[in-house]
Amino acid sequence: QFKKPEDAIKYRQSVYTVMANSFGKISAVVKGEAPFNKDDVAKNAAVVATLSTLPWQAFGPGTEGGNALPAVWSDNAKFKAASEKMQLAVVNLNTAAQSGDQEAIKKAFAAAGATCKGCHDDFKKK
Ligand code: ASC
Repeated sequence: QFKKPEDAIKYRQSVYTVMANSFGKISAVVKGEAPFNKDDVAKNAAVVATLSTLPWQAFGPGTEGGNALPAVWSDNAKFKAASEKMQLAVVNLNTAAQSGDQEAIKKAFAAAGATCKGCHDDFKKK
């Protein structure tokens, strides 16, 4: 799928960049730094949920590097489990966002953020 390892690294970093942008927009709303607009939150949550499925195909054998720690490959089962936890959490965030229930969004947002951080702690360079 990728011609060079650098292409895979660029792909996964690009996905995370766009995900973080949408997640950050929801974060501002949850923190009260931006007004709540149901449609905007729903759109951003849908972007995050869709993009959450993409990075993993770009962590194949021989694509070590970027900001990824070697543990992604040496402890791949744990990495996969962490990735699945995140994908489930952002599906839940998307469900809450589509409902427009601000309390549910807050809770689901916090849970999703914890799964981002959990994976970074073990698998991303500081
Ligand atoms: C973000 C972002 C992350 C997560 C993480 C949550 O907005 O870019 O990686 O939230 O910081 O703890």
